[in-house]
Amino acid sequence: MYEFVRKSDPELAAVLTAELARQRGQLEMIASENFTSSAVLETLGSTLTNKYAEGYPNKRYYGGCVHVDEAETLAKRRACALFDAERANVQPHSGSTANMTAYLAFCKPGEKILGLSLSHGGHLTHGHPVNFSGLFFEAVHYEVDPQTETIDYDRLRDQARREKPRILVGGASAYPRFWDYAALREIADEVGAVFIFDMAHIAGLVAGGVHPSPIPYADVVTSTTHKTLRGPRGGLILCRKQHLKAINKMNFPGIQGGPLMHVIAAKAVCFHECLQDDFSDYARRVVANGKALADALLARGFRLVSGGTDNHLLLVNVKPKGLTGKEMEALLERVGITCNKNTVPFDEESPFVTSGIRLGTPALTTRGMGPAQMDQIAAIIDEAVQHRGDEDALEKLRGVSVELCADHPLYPEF
Ligand code: DSN
Repeated sequence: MYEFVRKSDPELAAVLTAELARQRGQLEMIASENFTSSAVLETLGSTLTNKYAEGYPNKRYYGGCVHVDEAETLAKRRACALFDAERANVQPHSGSTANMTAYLAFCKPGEKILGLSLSHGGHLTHGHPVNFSGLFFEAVHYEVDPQTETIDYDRLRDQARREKPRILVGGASAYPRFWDYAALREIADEVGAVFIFDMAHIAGLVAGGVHPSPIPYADVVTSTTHKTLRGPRGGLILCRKQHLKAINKMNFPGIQGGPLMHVIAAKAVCFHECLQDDFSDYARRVVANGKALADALLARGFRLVSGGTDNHLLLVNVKPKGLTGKEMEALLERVGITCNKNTVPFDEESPFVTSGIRLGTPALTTRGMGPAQMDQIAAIIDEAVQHRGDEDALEKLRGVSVELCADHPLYPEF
């Protein structure tokens, strides 16, 4: 691997090699990460990166676009087939520009958007004040119910009636439960809002048929392609036929310039992989592992936000164990588990400290791990908490993580 970089730039090649070793040797539990196939990696490294192709297939501002047109057309066709969507725009560089495109296609700067608060599981681009979505628009937020830690749709309806947003945003980056799309659709219709659903986290589960789909309900669905979908880092927009013109115009020339054609081609490869029979099995195993991990942690006395999970992630409130999220993230890193600290609903700690961690199963499932390994991992987590401060015990636990990784090789072909 990396034979050309090794010859031309040994210094950078060492970085690439070290990162591959890190990915191979750690238990990757960041809920938004995954390991792409070698076919996706190869396509990302293809000569399509050399090509300028501003515009859309058959309507470009540059010559020589015949083959990138074919790649983009394949990506769009496959995205629509995968999600049973009417139309797709596969050009967003990221989930963030996908959301910016969707908002600005329907909403003028200064108008109101209503999304789930970041500290209750939402996302920066759903109206956080430091983000474009909070800077460009008047953003208001809904929260989860303090008792159930899930969305109370009746309360959301009352809030929407009061606020009358131009856009109602659904979707999250740390919400472990199913969404009631029908309720969101009804609320949007009642207050005359456009309903945009950001399915970035759950897209692979939707594609695999193990999570309800927002497509029949939302006016526009945005996503990334690198989380549960297991494709290249990038964004995606799916919409009804009547909205495509506005979406396309806003993404280019409204927001982006030349599309990343190597990434778009890699999205086509990803969608093709997701259309194969074995992808549903992968999605099913991601969710089964989420439930197995939740059960194993609950059995060891951990407190899970909302009491469990319907999808690929869980939020663990580690305060009852006497730790902050920041401390827990560092402790798990010490024993070979990568995760991220995360606020829990009504958190009294700052976002840099937090009271929780977010754990996800997509990457471990890609490595072939199953419920038995989830139980072993819950045991490592529990032991680490019990023996924090005991370097020998932590080193032994790190050894268990390394063994688990060795038993489930990553990129053995490299
Ligand atoms: N940063 C991503 C996540 O970790 O959920 C969302 O964009």
